[in-house]
Amino acid sequence: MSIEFADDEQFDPVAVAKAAKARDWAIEDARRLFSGPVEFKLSAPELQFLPDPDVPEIAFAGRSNVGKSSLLNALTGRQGLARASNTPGRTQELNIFDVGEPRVLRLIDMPGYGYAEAPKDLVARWKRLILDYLRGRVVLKRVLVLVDARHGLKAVDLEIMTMLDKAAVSYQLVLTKSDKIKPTALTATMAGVEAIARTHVAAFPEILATSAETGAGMAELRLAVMTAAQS
Ligand SMILES: Nc1nc2c(ncn2[C@@H]2O[C@H](COP(=O)(O)OP(=O)(O)OP(=O)(O)O)[C@@H](O)[C@H]2O)c(=O)[nH]1
Ligand SMILES: [Mg+2]
Repeated sequence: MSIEFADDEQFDPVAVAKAAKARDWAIEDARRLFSGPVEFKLSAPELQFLPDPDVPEIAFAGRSNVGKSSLLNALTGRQGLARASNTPGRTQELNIFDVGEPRVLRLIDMPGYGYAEAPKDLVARWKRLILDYLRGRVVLKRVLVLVDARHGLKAVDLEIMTMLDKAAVSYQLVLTKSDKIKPTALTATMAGVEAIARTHVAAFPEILATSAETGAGMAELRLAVMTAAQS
């Protein structure tokens, strides 16, 4: 890939090298942060059970079975921290994890949306919980909206994205299970999803492709989460 410069721009190799070095340091800071203390705090079936909003929060949202709990585990390098399962509807409450000692941020593993097979009243309860949390949590710094790399954006994802746009809650689209498709297909899906992200005001322009299985994209995701918490 070549980088093109406008006529009036000067290519400054020193500035480019400095920026690359700063990014390497930030990646290393993020790696250290998540390899330090990470602890399960509590499960909140309703908003009233959430901890005091005293540190930044980053939430993992997405359709049921997209890989939210698995990604949280991969991000923190701890298998089994958040419970993942092949059965959709595994995560039923807002599961809260404290990161750092002293605590610098919280990760929120959310129930999935768009899961049609669960009993109607249960789905309604999850939906209420998800929407109330996403719209009303003052310390929520960014929502990671997870999208299965094989399937791309579905109607229910676009619905959540539009809701977040309206509520002015910043979010980033993260493709999951990138190990399950060929690199060419992944590139095509990324381009399509990126084009749609550009039309949503609260969406972060950069899309991340990840795999909890292989660890692909995890250094970038750690950096994105740490940076979002500091913003
Ligand atoms: N191959 C592959 N499988 C994955 C990946 N991430 C998750 N899975 C699998 O996908 C299934 C669902 O993963 P979960 O992490 O439980 O998904 P979830 O989004 O938390 O699901 P709910 O809590 O039910 O909404 C599990 O069988 C995981 O092992 C990945 O990156 N690659
Ligand atoms: Mg889950």
